[in-house]
Amino acid sequence: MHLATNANIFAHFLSAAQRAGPKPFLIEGGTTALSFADLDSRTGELAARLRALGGQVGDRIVVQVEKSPENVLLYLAALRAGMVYVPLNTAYTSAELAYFLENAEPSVVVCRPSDEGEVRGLMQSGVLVTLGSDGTGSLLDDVPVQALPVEQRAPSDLAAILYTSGTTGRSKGAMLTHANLLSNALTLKELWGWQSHDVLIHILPIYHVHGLFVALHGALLAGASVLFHRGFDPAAVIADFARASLLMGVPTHYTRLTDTPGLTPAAAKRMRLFISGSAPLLAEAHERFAAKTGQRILERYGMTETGMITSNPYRCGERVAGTVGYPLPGVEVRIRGERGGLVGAGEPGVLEVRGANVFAGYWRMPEKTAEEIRADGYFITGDVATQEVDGRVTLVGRAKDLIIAGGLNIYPKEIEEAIDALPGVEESAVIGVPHSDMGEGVVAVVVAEKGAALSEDGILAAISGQLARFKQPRRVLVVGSLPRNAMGKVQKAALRAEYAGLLI
Ligand code: MCA
Ligand code: AMP
Repeated sequence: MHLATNANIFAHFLSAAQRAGPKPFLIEGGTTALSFADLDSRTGELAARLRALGGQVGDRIVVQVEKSPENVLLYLAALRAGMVYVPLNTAYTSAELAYFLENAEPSVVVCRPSDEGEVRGLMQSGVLVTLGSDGTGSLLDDVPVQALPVEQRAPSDLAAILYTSGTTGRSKGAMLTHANLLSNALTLKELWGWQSHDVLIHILPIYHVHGLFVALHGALLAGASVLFHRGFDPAAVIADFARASLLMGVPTHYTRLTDTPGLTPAAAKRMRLFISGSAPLLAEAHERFAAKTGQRILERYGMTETGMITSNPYRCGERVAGTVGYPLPGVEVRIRGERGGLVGAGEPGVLEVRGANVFAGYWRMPEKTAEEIRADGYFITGDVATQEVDGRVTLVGRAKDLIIAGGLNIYPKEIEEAIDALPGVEESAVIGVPHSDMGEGVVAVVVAEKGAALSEDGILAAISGQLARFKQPRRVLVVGSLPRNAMGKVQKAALRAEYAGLLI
C-alpha cells in the first residue's frame, strides 16, 4: 500500500492512525468504542463487506442511520473502498428519501432496521442492508476477515455527495472530491492548532459537513481522541470539559450551554477552543458565553459546497463577535455588488469563493453547476457579506431565500410548494422569524381559496408525511391576503417584521 502517493483521504487518516498507536479514537462514556490501532483492520474488513455486497469503486453508497461508532466506521470503510459516500439526515421522510435514491443511483443502501421494509419499497437499484444504533444489523453480518486494501484514488475522484436544497427545484447533490476534503482538513488542522493530545467533544450529527468533515477529519488527521456524544445533553458536555480540549457546535448548542448550570471558568479551564458555525452566532450570545467561561468562541463560516471558507483567528488576532473572520489560507473570496461589479471595503454584496476546497459541481446537474460556478472558478455563495481592508468578513444577509434553524438549512420554496399543493390553498409565503432556541423558526402565512376553510392543524397534518419535522412550520397563519409590492412580488420582509415576535 502506498499511502503517501494515494490521494484517497482515507490513506492520510490511516497514516495518522499508525502514528497515533494504541490510543482511543472514539470514546463513549468511559469505554473505547474504536482505537486508532484497530482502524486499519476494522475499516479493511468493512470495506471488504461493501465490496462483497456489490459496491464498486466510484459507486454511491446512500446511508440513513443513527449516529454510532459503527456509522463512523462505515463512512471510513466507504472511503477506503473508493466508494462515494452519500449521508442523509435521519429526519428525512420516505417521500424525501425516494428522490435521493432515484437521483444518486446507489449500489449499496444502508438504513435503520426499522425502516427496512419502507426503504426496500422505494429502491430502484442496489442492495439494501441495515445498521442499528446498537451496532447490529445485516451490514455487519458476514463481514470478511480478509481486509480490502486502501483503494487508489486521484485528487479529482469523488469522495462524497452531500445533498443541499435550493431556492428552486429539487435538492442538488454537491460532489466533493478527495482533494476538496483533504485540502480543507489540512488547512483547518494547521489553523486551529490540532495536536495528537487534543480531545474533541463530538456533539454534531454525522450526516452534514460540520459533524462529518470539520469535526471528524480534524481529529483523524491529528490522531486525536473523540468523546462521542450521540445527542446533545448540555450537562453531559459540561461534565466532559474536564477531560477534553475542543468543542464544535452550532449557535443553539452554545446558547443552551450558556443556560445550563455549571458553566464556569473553572469548568471550562482545560478547554482550549470553542468553535461555532453553520448559522449566525449573535454577538450577544458570544458575549454571554464569554462572561460565563472567560473564553471567546471562535466563529467560522462555510457551506456544503465549499467546506470552510473563513475563520476568526485562533492564535494571532482578535475573535470579533458578529464576524466570521478571514479567508482560510489558500481560499480566495471576493464580493460582488448588486450592479454586478466588485465592491470596495465595507460595502455589501454577494460573496464568491475560489480554492481547492470548492466542490466539483452538482451531481448530474451541469446547468445548475454552470449557474453557480463562474468560468474563472469562483462559486457564488448567495451570502451577502462585507469585507474590511484587512480582509475580515462579516455576513450581513442572504441573497437566497433561506431559513437556518438550529444550524439546519430550510428552503421556504420547498415548504410553499407542499402547502400550495393542498386543496383549498390559494397561495402561501414561508418565512423565518427569530426563535429563542433555534435562531430562526419557520412560519407559514397562507391564503385560502374563496370559500375554502383552512386550519393550522389541518395544514400541518397534511404536510407532515412529506417534509422532515425540522422543516415543518412552527406556526401556520391563515390570512386574507399577502402583502405585495408594485411589481406584484410578495413582500417577505414585511411579513417577517409583522410576525417577528411570534416564536420568541
Ligand atoms: C430539532 N428540531 C428542529 C431542529 N432540531 N427544528 C428545527 N430546526 C432544527 N435544527 C425539532 C425536533 O424535531 C423537535 O420537534 C423540536 O425541534 C425540539 O427538538 P429538540 O429535542 O429540542 O432538538 P435536539 O434534538 O436537541 O436538536 C437540536 C440541535 C440539532 C442539537 C440544535 O438540531 C442539531 O444537532 N443541529 C445541528 C445541525 C448541523 O449539524 N448543522 C450543520 C450543517 P417536536 O416539536 O416534534 O418535538 S453543515 C453547515 O451548515 C455548513 C457546512 C457549516 O458551515 O457548518
Ligand atoms: P449548508 O449549505 O447547509 O451547509 O449551509 C451553508 C450556509 O450556512 C451558508 O451559506 C451560510 O448562509 C450559513 N452559515 C454557515 N456558517 C455561518 C456563520 N458562521 N454565520 C452565518 N451563517 C453561516
